[in-house]
Amino acid sequence: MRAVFADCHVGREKGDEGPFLEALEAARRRGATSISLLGDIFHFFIAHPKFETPAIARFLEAVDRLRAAGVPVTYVEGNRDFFLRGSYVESKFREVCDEETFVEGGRRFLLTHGDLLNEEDRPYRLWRAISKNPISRAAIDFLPRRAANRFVWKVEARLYRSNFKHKTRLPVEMIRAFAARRFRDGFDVLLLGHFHRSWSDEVDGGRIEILPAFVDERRWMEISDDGTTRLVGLSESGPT
Ligand SMILES: [Mn+2]
Repeated sequence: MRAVFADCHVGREKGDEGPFLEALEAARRRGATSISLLGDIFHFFIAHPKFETPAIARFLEAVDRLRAAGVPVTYVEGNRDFFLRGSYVESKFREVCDEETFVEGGRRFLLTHGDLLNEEDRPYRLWRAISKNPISRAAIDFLPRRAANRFVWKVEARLYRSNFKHKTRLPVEMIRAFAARRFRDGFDVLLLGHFHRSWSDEVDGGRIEILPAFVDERRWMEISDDGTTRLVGLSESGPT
């Protein structure tokens, strides 16, 4: 069984990582043999020692423990994840990627955060390229921490204005068009986060599922060995 977590947004308040770390352990106890993180696990995750908060340190320790217990963790980057690839955290994960793919129960899964669905959204794609490129990464080394933090909060404001997530209507047509394209490539199931609402649909014989945000609902997805999916929550996952 696999477990998938999306949009945990840890780090909005000091010490708010508890439920997420508890859920990772619950997933392992329930029999997960691998875990996928579908982006925006932190409110910001800047993978640089200068920005390592106590919550990030505890998370990285949990990833180490999971790996030692034979449960590798894959990190699919969201729009709030920066510079993981090539950083000191990369080797802790099985893979850091924009898209994870695997087969479970004969169904071909594609996992991506969801902020890159709109291939027409050039301002956002340009912004993502600039904010995540090696030059921006190098600047982090030289910026004083306070200046870097100011930069990060400007990023937040920019994301808030630009990102279609904050539009009240789910961009269903865009999601369906993206899914149809990828189903033609041979995928059967598309898993998305980002939109902070649980939603599913069928397109061209494939299935789209948007995971709820863990930060809102404390729920995650389990993918059984037969390829079926279900949402589980902390309350129903048994005593710790
Ligand atoms: Mn997002």
